[in-house]
Amino acid sequence: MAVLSYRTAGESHGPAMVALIEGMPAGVLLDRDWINAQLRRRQGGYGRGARQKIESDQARFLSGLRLGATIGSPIAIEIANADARLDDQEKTPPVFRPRPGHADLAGSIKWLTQDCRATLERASARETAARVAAGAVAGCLLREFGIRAVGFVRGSLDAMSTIAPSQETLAAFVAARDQSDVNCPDPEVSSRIEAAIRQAKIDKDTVGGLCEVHVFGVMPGLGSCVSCDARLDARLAGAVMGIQAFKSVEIGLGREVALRTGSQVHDPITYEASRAGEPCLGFVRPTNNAGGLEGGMTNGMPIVVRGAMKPISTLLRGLPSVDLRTREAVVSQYERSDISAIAAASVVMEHVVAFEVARALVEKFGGDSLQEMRANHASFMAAARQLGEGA
Ligand code: EPS
Repeated sequence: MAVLSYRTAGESHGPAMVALIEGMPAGVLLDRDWINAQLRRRQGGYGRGARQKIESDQARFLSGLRLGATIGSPIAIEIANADARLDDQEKTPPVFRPRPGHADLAGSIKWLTQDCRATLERASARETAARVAAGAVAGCLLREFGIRAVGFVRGSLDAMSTIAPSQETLAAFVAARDQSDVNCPDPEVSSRIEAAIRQAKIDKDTVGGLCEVHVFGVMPGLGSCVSCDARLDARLAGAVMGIQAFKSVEIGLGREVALRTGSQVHDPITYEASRAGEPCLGFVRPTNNAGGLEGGMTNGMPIVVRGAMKPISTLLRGLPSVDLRTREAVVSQYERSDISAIAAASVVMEHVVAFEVARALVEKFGGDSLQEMRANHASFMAAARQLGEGA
């Protein structure tokens, strides 16, 4: 079985962030302009700190490509840090006053040091630049199969949008999202989120929010019900919870399923022959409460994942903490940070979700090359369309 996977390495103020992708089939054209555009999207958003003015993230491919296309070997990507100063003790001093909510305290105990610096350098969300690069590479594969992940911000605090994308409205939805400084396609909610970030800045506070990703064009049968670690919903949840500062994940209706009866939750199954050519194979569901996943497998409806990001744990005003050298009560240390990174988080979530879908796609149709994947995909879809024929 072909396995698509990635790892990242790099400290926030080290020389570079790195992604290493294995298992990409050969013959996939990597659209480097588009990949770099995803890195730019991740750097944007109202409420970001000064770091984003210093960096202009670019993916440098060190291996795995020839003439712009994958060749089946591991793909190494480097994203240089302009603000590299990890070993400069003056510019990058030790941190002895852990920030509540950050990895500082738990990490310094784990690695038996009073200095939280080493922990926070790796825990920093700067690492998500490497994850976006890996997800964008996976996105180039998804594109070949007509699959597209779209991430956006649903809201923050008491400002929540009810607008959701559909295949039909996708272009207008994405255009509205891209107009917003906080990646929210709802102009009214977008300006309320910006106002909340502005106020948080005045209050020396921070805000989080709710991100959502919809994946369109997914055929049924990705993931598997046969074991817990093959369930695509479990993998998506793990990938989203793996993003810095995320505290909850939902698929489809999410926690709302606990508040409704079965007849109010489960999406009726209908068949429309005229839509048999679509990825859903004609099995149309009037609702999508399952978020495109049943039994851990895609069912032909769009995948819908939601994730809640907590407010950034670096507050300009600080929070009650303890000096790790003396155990005296102090105010937590301030490190340059963002007031809100919710827009960036929705871009990161889009790409980690895309990677998991690509991983499941390679598992189902995998082979050494895109050509082989295409043939496997075509024969599976043809066989699936024939189900029920001659019954
Ligand atoms: C980030 C870079 C970091 C932070 C943020 C995200 O840059 P610096 O720490 O140099 O200002 O702005 O990281 C965190 C939220 C964190 O907790 O460390 C980035 O590139 O996304």
